[in-house]
Amino acid sequence: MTQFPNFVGGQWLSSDDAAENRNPSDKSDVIGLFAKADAETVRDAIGAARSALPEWANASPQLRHDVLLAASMEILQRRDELTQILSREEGKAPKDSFGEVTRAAHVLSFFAGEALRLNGEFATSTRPGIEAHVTREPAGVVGIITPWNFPIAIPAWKIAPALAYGNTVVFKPAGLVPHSAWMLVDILQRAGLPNGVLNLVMGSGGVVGDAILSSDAVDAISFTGSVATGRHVAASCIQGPRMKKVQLEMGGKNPLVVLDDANLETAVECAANSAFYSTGQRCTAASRLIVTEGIADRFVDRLQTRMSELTVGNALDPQTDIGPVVDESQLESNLSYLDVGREEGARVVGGELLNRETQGNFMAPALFLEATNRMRICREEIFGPVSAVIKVRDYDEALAVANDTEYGLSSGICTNNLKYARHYRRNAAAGLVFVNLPIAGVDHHLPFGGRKNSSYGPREQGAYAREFYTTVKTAYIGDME
Ligand code: UN1
Repeated sequence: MTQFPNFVGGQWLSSDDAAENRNPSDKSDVIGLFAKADAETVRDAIGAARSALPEWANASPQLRHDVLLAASMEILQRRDELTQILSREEGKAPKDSFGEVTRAAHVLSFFAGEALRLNGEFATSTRPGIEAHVTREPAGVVGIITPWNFPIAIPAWKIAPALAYGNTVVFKPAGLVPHSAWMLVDILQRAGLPNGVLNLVMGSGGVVGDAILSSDAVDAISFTGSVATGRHVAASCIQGPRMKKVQLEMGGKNPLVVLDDANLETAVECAANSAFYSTGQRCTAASRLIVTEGIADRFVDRLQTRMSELTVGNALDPQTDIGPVVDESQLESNLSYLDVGREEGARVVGGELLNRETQGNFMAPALFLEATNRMRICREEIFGPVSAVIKVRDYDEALAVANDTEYGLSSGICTNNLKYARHYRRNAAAGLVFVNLPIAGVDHHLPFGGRKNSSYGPREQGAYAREFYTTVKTAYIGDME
């Protein structure tokens, strides 16, 4: 069976302790054995990143540009292979995996350019004769902790700005999806990174994650995952021996509002796409469909038809729209939420377990009807192909319900009325707002992030990423003899 070692200080390090990874579309298919780093290996990785920092922080931005661009081009050249690797380990349908791999390549080429654009300011001092400069320097050694639902895009959009702005990296991918992460590290390394600039440490949060969080040699942590883990990450960053800069991307309970005047086909397509594509395993997924009374019956009717047209199946089959749930415990959690919803008085359509040729975690998309925003199913993130329809009287109630949540990542409205569209854009309490569009699936070059319990710290992606991956220096230069 193929063995995948960790990567520390420019060396591939195998380990006797390795985790087997399986394909969620076919549990008899073992993808490989992935080395588990112990605390000492993580310390070595952090040490390597520390030693490599001065040289990389002072390297020519042209070198950083060239490495990122070469990696981007290799990803594009090997796009079909990487798409297959991603679908096989995560269960994402091939169309979505192809898009994600493409996005990773685009992120790398965007930050290749950004490496050359990190300019400072020459400022006016209030004191005559004094020169003032505001410049940006690398944040330092960055710990990057990524989730399983975007196995290559999220690592790319954290690692690319880290490297572009001169940081060195200790990278812990999610245990369920180490293969795409491993490929990305291998591609970046061969694109010309000096040893120690990028280190890969695979394994559990309890061992690898905590070794990174408790280190006094790590300057900053970028994390995407659950709110509960996010709180632990933030607390460790503040209470640990060395305070670390921290950026968290967490959950969502994202609303899509559908008003009476919406185009029905557009609204149904936006809902089906945002709620069920990628098996609903996106922090931007639409899990609350807030629909005004005049269109509600037609919308529900048409959405149910659309759901029955979606092909749920093996993630390696190009016909598949929706792949399996990522693993058994997530599947159990999704199913238990269906029971929670029933007990709370909602009606469930769909959500059946499905048998396919191979043994996988296949589940039909599920929709709660007669839901209210007070129910747990409308307050807690389920993270599966499950959404709920909440009927409301009018636009004002729709907006109030949309914002009545602990989260604030993505928020959308389907309407042809410019007055409501503009009002919603201004008043949705979210970091991302969409009008007549799916509310998941964002551009790679624009800022990404949310409010409330969805995000903490500076935005990710696009030029805004520099806020987290650099630290500002203000210099005052007086007269010389
Ligand atoms: C998207 O919808 O395009 O974990 C991005 C997540 C998010 C990324 C979503 N951080 O689902």
